[in-house]
Amino acid sequence: MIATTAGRPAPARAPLDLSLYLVTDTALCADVGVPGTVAAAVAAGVTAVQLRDPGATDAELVALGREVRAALAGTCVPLLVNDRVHLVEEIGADGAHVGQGDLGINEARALLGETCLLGLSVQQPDHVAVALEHGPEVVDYLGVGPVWATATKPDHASPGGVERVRDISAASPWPCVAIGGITAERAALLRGTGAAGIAVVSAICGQGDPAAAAARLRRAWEGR
Ligand code: TZP
Ligand code: MG
Repeated sequence: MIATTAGRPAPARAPLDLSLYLVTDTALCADVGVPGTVAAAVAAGVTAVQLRDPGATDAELVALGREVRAALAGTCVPLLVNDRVHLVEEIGADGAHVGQGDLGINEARALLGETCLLGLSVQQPDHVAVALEHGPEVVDYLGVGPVWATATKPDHASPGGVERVRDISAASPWPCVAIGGITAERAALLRGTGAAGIAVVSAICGQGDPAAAAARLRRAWEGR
């Protein structure tokens, strides 16, 4: 165990690879299905998966989440549940991801316990400072965005661009993953910002060949 600055032992949570982070969209994945999309994308280099379906009922999300969990069996790729922290255990997921308007990070951590992963969406450097008031051990990573405008999340905050990713990554003690409007063509613009990776929805979900799409994003992020 590592001692934190507060003198408390840091919880032993699984190391997190955020380099290519897939956020699922059930409607966009209609043709291939969410589990099929996840399986193909993970085989091609996706390193973390977030189950996101704001329109699903809890029962629907649990059923879908269990299918995705099964699709990830035998991989080391973590499954995170968007917003609905209370469903993490039922799904058998590895943690949750919350936004600024969702359950607070202290409440989320209390529900999750010490060993589950917790991500937080931030839009501005102030959000990092506020999260830090709760201590560095409450969350594990930050989602930063939207970088660019995107039709995938119609109610998104105003886009902060590449410079916002750079500013937030510099202010954050946690690894940051950039999200919003990211394509293989744009991925190179985010290298060198300090972000640990890129998160995408539509650059994989709804693509005819999700494996090829994920492989293209991987190469772009790695500059190959
Ligand atoms: N949070 C901020 S932007 C966004 C989410 C979930 C959607 C990103 O979707 P896409 O298709 O990768 O632009
Ligand atoms: Mg949310």
